[in-house]
Amino acid sequence: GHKFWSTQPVPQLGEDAPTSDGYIEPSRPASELPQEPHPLPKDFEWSTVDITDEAQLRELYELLCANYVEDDDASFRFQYSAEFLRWALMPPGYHKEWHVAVRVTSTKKLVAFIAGMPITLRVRDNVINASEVNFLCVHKKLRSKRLTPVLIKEVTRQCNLKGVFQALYTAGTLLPTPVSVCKYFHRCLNVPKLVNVRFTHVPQNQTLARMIRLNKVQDRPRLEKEGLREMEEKDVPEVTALYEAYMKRFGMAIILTEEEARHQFLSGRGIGPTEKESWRKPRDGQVVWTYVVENPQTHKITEFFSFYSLPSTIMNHPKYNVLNAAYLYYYATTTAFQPGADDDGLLKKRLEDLVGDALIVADQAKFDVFNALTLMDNVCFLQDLKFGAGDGLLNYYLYNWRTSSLAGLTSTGEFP
Ligand code: YNC
Ligand code: MG
Repeated sequence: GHKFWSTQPVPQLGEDAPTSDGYIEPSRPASELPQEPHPLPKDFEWSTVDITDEAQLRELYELLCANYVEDDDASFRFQYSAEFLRWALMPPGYHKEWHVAVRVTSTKKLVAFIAGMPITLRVRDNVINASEVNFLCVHKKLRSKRLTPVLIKEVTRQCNLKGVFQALYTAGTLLPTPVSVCKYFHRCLNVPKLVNVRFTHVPQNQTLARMIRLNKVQDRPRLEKEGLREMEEKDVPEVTALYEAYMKRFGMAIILTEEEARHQFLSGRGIGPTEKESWRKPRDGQVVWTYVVENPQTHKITEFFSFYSLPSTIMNHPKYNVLNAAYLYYYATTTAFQPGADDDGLLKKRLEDLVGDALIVADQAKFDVFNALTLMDNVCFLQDLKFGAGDGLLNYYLYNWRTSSLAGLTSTGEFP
C-alpha cells in the first residue's frame, strides 16, 4: 500500500476511469491553509535555495550531482549543470518560495530539495494555473526515512499559498496514477564511446565498423537552403504562435506566453556571438539549442525545433566520466496545418527532415547521444531516424486533477 499517496488528491490505482474532468479537492482561501510548514525530524530545518546566489546554486548542483536520478543498474546519473538549473528553476513569474530545501540545523548542509515552477497547463479543454514539480532529491544517507512526503506537503503548501492547487510531475517510479506513460528512445551519435561506456552494445550479427557507418549523420543540415538558422529575439512572436497552433494537436500541453517562450527557447543559450554557421559551435554554458526555418521568399517562420543538454555522470569508468546527451524538446511545422498532411505521410516526411537536422546540429556540437520520448508526433519519425527503444519509462502525473488517460500524449492518442 501507499501510506502517503493513498492520502493525497490523486486517482488511486485501479479506480474507474472518470466520466468528467475536474479537481479532486476544491481550492481553499489562503486564510484556511496551514500557516506553518510541517515539522521536520529533529536536527533538520526548512530553508529555500536562492538560485540567484551563485554559492547556493552551487550547493544545489552538488546535491543533485551526487544524489539525483540514476538508471536501473546505477551506471549513469543525471548531471544537471548550474546553468541548466538556473534556466529550469527561474522561468518568468517563478516563486523563490517554491524552491524548497532541507538543511542540517547544526552545519546548514543542504540534504534535500524539491521545486515547483509556475505553468499554464491545458488538459483537454481545461486551462489550469498549475505548478510543474521537479528535482525532488533526498541525500543518499537519508533515504527511506519518509522525508519525501514531508517535502511534497511543503511544496504543496507553498503552491496553495500562491493560489495554485494543481500540479504536473513526471517520475520513472510507478505511483498512483499515471495520466500517461512514455518510453525513452536513443539515437547513437558517438558510437565508439557509447559502446565503450556500455550505454549500448554491438549486436551479435554486427561489427563496430558497420554500426558506426549506420549511425553516421551528414555534416550540414538538410534544411539550410530552405532557411534553417538559429532562432533570434525577433522570432519570438512567430515561434510562440507556431508553438501554440501546433500544440493544439495534443490532449495535454503547456501554454506559453511570448515572455515564457523567449525564456524556454532563447535564454540559457550561454554567451557568445551569433555568427554564420554558429550551429557548429556550442556557446559557453549553453543549455538549449533552438533553430527556425525562415522561408527565403516570404520570410515567414515555417518550423522550429529545440533540444537541451543534460549530461550524465558515468560511474566507475576508467576513461570517460561524462555522457553528453541532448534531449529533443519542442518543435513545430506548418506542414501539420495542410489538409491531409497527417494521413498522406507529408507530415512524417517533414518531421524527419526537421528532426534529422536536429541530429546534425547535435552531432556537430559533440553530443554523444540524442534522446527523445514517445510523445507529441515523435512516434512517426523515431524508427526511420534510427532511434532505438531504451529500457526507461517516464510516467506523467497530475496532482488534484481527474481526467481519463491521455495515452502516449500523442496526436493520435495511441500508445505506441
Ligand atoms: C517520487 N519520485 O512512493 P508511499 S521525480 C513522488 N515522486 O510513498 P521516503 C515518491 N513520490 O508509496 P526515499 C517518489 N519516490 O508510501 C518515492 N516516492 O505512499 C514516495 N532519489 O518516502 C513513495 N528523484 O522519503 C513513498 O523515500 C514515499 O528516501 C517514501 O526518497 C525518495 O522530481 C526520493 O529519483 C525519490 O532522491 C526522494 O529516492 C529519493 O526513497 C531520491 O522514505 C533519487 O515517497 C532522485 C529521484 C525523483 C525525480 C521528481 C518529481 C517529484 C514529484 C513529487 C510529487 C509532487 C506532487 C505535487 C505537489 C504540488 C501540488 C500542488 C499544487
Ligand atoms: Mg527519507
